[in-house]
Amino acid sequence: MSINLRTVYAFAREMYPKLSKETIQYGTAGFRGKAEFLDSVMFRMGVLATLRSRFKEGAVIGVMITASHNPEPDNGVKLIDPKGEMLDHSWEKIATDLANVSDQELEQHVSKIIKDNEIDINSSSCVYVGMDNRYHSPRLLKAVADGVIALKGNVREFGIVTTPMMHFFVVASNTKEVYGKPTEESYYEKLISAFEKLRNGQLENGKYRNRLIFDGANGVGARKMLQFIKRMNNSLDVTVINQGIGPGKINEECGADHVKVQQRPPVCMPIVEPFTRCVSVDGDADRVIYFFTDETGQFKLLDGDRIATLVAGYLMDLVQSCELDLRLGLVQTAYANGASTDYIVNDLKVPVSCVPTGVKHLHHKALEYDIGVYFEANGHGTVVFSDSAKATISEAAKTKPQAQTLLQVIDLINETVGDAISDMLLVETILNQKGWDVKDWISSYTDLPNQQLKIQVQDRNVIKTTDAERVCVKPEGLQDEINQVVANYKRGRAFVRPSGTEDVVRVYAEASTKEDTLQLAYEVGRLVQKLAGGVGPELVNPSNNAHL
Ligand code: 16G
Ligand code: MG
Repeated sequence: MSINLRTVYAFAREMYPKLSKETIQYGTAGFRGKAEFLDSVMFRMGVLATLRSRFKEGAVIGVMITASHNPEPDNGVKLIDPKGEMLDHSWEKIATDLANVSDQELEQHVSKIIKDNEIDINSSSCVYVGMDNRYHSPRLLKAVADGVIALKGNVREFGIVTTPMMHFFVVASNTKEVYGKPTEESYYEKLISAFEKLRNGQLENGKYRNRLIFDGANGVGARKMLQFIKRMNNSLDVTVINQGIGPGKINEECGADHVKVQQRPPVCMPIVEPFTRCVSVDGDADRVIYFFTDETGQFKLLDGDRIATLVAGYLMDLVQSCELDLRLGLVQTAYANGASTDYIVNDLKVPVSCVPTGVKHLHHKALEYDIGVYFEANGHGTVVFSDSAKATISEAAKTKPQAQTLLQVIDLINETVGDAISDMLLVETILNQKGWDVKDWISSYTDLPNQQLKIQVQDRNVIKTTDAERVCVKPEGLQDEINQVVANYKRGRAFVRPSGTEDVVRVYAEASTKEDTLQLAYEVGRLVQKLAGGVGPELVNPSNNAHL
């Protein structure tokens, strides 16, 4: 094979010229932005994925085209490393630089990446590409594929899939199919078969009912849930709303992010009995949250923290009942509700770690445990089992039925990344086995009221944090002032951090009452405006007093 880097430049110039002069950054979850400016980025990510595959001795690298929970005009791209993890941190800068060089510099720049990383450009490579159902995704997928072709790499297109499906395919292929086959059918088969074995024909139990409303966010999760339903033997009675076939737009007034942030149900909710379990996933189906309304019509949320505690408690019980010597731990971020952390530490007695926002941080930390459960409050999470934990459980399964259950649970979980549908099937399994309804679930602890604000500043990078984003070290003095404010509130906690996906600074506050929480968030928000170059309108004081 002889590769001429001129081809890359020729492709770029003729088909994917770089239109935007604005710098674009490989952020928390890859590149994201308005779809019309992404063609050149996508082409270059096809090039990069091929280089990365060659760097990894031909292992499959995944490319997922999606802007997740963002609005419809946006799109984005994430790269998936051979073990199903997010692109390694050391390559994020390479990705950013490659996306930003001019078309004229491209050939030389690619040649430099090859040289710096000692890549054998003539070795074999393989890139898997998939996309969500945004109308601009097929065009962007072609750009990625052309990037691969420009370097004479192998590309396999999976069409419309969820993000977690792409992670599954990459791992399936790189484990020589030990994890499953890299096909959509194999993915359904693995999860459904584990789910149905765990149900064992018992559709209802105690207060657990089989019925569920599934809000697909008009995204790819809706389509795939319908595929699941077709293949399941009525083991779950699911009604899918926001299926993406009507006028509704992806994530608009629906989906996990909307429901979590707005704390209200999505559009198109049918009238259901109080306490009916409802599920919302995001546009690419890697986040899931539950909600319901009580008998007074009040909306109640069961977010990622609730799922994490439910799953960790359940796994802890199984491990203990099998008398296995395995270290189970839970990983959260600063956004986890303080009440959930207290419950995990004091009641479940499971060790907890806190890491910065972003799946890559949680996933890596979880790998330190034999069984690592990780969840962000926004609903992204999964469980990872170490190879030795799997071996121990397999051995125990020869004699202990509870260990057999644990093995089936492992098959039900998509360990490669948070998977909304797999997580949902796991929650359904646990609630069924416990005979719980949502009232039982929500009563395990009481969330502290919490509030988030977005603050616009001149440059959000002036904010630097440490201690898993819980302490702000720059601008100087800001943390001291936050501490003073927080000290005035019972069970008060607050932190500020620059967003990794939007040009804003985020403020999080919690306290013992709703009023205190709103006031605390406001006061911290004002501090950010004052000390970090606020540019937006003045915040409104919730207690309607004069401005601070
Ligand atoms: C991305 C992250 C998510 C994180 C969110 C924070 C991945 C796959 N996704 O969506 O984990 O919670 O960003 O956004 O890592 P923010 O930095 O704007 O608050
Ligand atoms: Mg997502």
